[in-house]
Amino acid sequence: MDIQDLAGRVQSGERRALARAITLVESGRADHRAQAGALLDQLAPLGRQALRIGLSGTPGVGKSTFIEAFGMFLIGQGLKVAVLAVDPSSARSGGSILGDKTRMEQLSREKNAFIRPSPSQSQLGGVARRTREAVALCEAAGFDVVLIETVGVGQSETMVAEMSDLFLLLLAPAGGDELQGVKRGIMEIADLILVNKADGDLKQTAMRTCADYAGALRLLRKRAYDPAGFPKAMTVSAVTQDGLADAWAAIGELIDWRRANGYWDSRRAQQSRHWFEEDVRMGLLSVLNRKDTRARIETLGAQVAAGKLSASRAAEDILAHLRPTGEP
Ligand SMILES: Nc1nc2c(ncn2[C@@H]2O[C@H](COP(=O)(O)OP(=O)(O)OP(=O)(O)O)[C@@H](O)[C@H]2O)c(=O)[nH]1
Ligand SMILES: [Mg+2]
Repeated sequence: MDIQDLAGRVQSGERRALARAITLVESGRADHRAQAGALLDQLAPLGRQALRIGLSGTPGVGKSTFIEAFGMFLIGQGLKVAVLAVDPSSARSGGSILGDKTRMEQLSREKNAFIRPSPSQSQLGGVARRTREAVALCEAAGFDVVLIETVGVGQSETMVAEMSDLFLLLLAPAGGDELQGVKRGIMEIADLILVNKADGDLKQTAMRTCADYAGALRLLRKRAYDPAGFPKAMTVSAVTQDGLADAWAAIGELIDWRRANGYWDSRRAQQSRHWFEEDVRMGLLSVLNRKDTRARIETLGAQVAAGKLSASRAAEDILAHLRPTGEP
């Protein structure tokens, strides 16, 4: 593969080249990893930045419908929009890709849009790196907004928030007791809560739900990187498109403020640091799972169990044995 050529095509915004480049960074093969690294190194000096928006919500809340509507809205504003999906539960991804294909029909036909379903990977650590690299590729390809969608399950939200400039939480209209169902940790990372389906019969409930969440947000600790009034809860309808312009205006207000006050840069810097340390951690873990290491752990473990070696001596032996670059 001619990496120089691929880099040039990505840089000029060719969607097929971008798709190929993402396939490359998704590959775990050693030679592909090397090529992916070279590609990213070539593109990095461009210094292009998109607005990275993380988006989460439980199944059925309307993520796909919202992305289709919001994506079309952004394209209408003259912006180029990339959509990446993160779904660590590989069992589900087949279904969600199918769903997205039909729900994002309009957006997927737009030349200023790029939609990439989640790679079927089960390990969150690997997904994190692949997604970060895919985001970097979309930025290099000149996209203005990168939407990173994830389903509302556990760790994947924190992971996506750690690679986003802004995190949107999509919620459904619901009775008051449902509010308890949203984990505090998720509320704490949200910059904007959008109560979707604020249309028809659900409109009144959506407005009440929105008021409930606005109240809940006010109870959270104030964050230094927020202007007054944020995090905020608003109602939207992905179906009627009501509230999309207001949501975009709120995003603009928040991002402009953060840029002007140094929080955009400091957040990205902190995130880079975080991922550096995370990659080191993942690298070490993968060495721990390497065949030769496993074998040694088995051998020493048997000796420890038999009382022939102390646990701490055996651990020292293993740690001394860990050589991240060594071949199995
Ligand atoms: N009334 C109303 N229905 C909506 C709205 N947005 C989505 N829906 C409906 O809600 C259902 C689920 O929408 P999806 O967009 O597939 O939801 P999702 O969050 O992507 O679901 P998963 O991909 O399964 O996690 C569909 O039947 C949509 O038509 C909305 O704004 N108003
Ligand atoms: Mg969906």
